[in-house]
Amino acid sequence: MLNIALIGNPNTGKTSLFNNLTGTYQYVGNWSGVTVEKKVGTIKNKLGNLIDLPGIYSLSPLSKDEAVVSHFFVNETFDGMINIVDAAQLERNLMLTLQLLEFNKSMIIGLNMVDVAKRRGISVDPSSISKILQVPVIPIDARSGKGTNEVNELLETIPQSEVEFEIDYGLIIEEGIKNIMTLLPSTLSIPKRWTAIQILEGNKEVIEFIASSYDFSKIDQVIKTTEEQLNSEQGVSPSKWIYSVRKEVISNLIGRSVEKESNEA
Ligand code: GDP
Ligand code: K
Ligand code: MG
Repeated sequence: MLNIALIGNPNTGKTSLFNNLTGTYQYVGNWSGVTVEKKVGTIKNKLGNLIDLPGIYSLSPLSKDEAVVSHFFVNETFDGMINIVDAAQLERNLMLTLQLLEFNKSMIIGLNMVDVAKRRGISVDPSSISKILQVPVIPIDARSGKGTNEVNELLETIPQSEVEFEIDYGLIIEEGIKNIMTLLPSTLSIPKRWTAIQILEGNKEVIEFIASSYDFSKIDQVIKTTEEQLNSEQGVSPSKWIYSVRKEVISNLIGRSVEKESNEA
């Protein structure tokens, strides 16, 4: 039995896709400790469970929905993800996608709202995005269910596929990542690079997860050194810097994968 997490920004069609891929809900309740709805369903081909996570824009917990997703990443075991992406709001949606890819779990991107994008004169090339991000990108219509069979079939390949996507954050951040990684325990259940990046971004759920079981003082020292260095050389915080590098990756991707009809004047 596989456990597949369904993740995306708010209002991107997650619930519609969830209903298409599953039968009736197997379980509906709240995430532990918070009044955020938790939905788990059985995938129609009986491959496993689909977990509908709250809609979020980033993994860094500012809201309780984001905290739920980060908590899920560090505490629960799962086999892969479906990331639903709004084709009409690619720039914003991909910010989360990059953070998910860094977790190095197998992932399928469901490109939704293609009809909305088309109406706005935006045409998105799924194979180009797939080539850049190195994961399958399937155009879907979550409302009508178009494309969802393909997603369902691809889920069977989840145990065999690995994600190797990595962003180069530049000398100072990369040094910080490397130093944090060497301080993380070898028995850590989550990917070290993802953990180090999230720590540098100030993800409270991830920091709490590490600090509650391991000595955090040396990691704290690396964070301070990285902050000081980045501030004196670039005048920004690690989280701002990481955000701007991701923005650049996204704008390159959009430049290569999206065509916009110019409006007639
Ligand atoms: P969630 O908030 O991510 O769970 O998104 P929902 O599944 O609730 O969908 C949000 C809204 O978008 C609903 O009104 C859906 O009917 C609509 N929707 C979902 N998929 C599509 C799509 O591919 N095209 C269009 N035009 N609307 C969609
Ligand atoms: K909604
Ligand atoms: Mg929903």
